[in-house]
Amino acid sequence: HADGVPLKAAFDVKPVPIHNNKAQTLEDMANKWEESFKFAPIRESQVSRAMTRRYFNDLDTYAESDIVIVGAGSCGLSTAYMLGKARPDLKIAIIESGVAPGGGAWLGGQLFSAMVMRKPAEVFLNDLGVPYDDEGDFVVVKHAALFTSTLLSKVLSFPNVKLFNATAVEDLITRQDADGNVRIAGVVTNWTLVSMHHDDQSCMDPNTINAPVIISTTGHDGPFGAFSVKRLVSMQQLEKLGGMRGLDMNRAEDAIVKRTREVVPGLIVGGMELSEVDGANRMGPTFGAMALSGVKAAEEALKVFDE
Ligand code: AHZ
Repeated sequence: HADGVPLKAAFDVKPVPIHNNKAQTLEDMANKWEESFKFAPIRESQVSRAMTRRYFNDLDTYAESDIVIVGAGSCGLSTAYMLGKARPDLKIAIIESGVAPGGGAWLGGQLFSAMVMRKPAEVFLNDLGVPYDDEGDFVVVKHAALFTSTLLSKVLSFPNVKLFNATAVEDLITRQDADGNVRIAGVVTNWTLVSMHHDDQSCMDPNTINAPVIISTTGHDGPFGAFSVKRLVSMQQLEKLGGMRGLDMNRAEDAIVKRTREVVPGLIVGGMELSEVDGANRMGPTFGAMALSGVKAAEEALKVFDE
């Protein structure tokens, strides 16, 4: 690793011995609430230190990451799942501006519960272990939150993946070679709540993460979306955006998966952010392309490390 910190040492937060009450199981507790129930003692500072030590250790560890994923929606999380599974030796940071990760994948369309995925995206569900109804050419997960919570739980369990939520990517780090070619070399971050106050508070400088590969999956344009590709236009690395086109499920899903790629050196774009680059259609409430764009984004990223 670039910073020379071995992965094991980097994650070495000493386990705190577990002081159990007399109750060892939930059954032991049953009906004894009045008689003998008591939490193990704690001092408030222990709680503060338990949280802050880990968080600042993570900030230190991931200041040099191997891969940064911007946006923890269905595409970003699918990417993280594939990467975390394939390469436990890589440090993977996910930066999500929202407090709640998951983007638009907590519900299907129009706030309905079920999530539709067209085949062959059911292979991703099989890999994750999410059950579905098979309707022939497509499958239906009974609740989008079942997909997203399962995906999140797997991603968060990988020891080499860290999710920094409530943290926004405010800018991209760039490097220029002698010929003037620009490469994306990291991200500029800030607490989202700070980012939201640049208009009424002055000089709230950001933080940074260096990484050789950035994968941007910030969704289509809107109050928060298409962050990296809009920045590429303003820094003159893309001439202009194609602009997301109208809804066409058939065209949209194939296009997003096929076009998932490194858009400028060091920056891979996936999911609906990509629709803004090339002017691809939107697909509406069918999520197979988000999962498989994540699979492809991970594959593109790993080319760098497999070389
Ligand atoms: O909060 C955003 C969301 O969770 C996050 N995000 C956006 N800008 C960010 C920034 N820094 C950090 N500057 C940022 N995080 O990115 C996530 C994007 O998730 P999403 O669900 O919006 O995008 P996706 O491409 O993963 O999934 C798109 C789902 C859609 S939209 C759509 C349609 O409109 O037709 N159809 C589908 C399936």
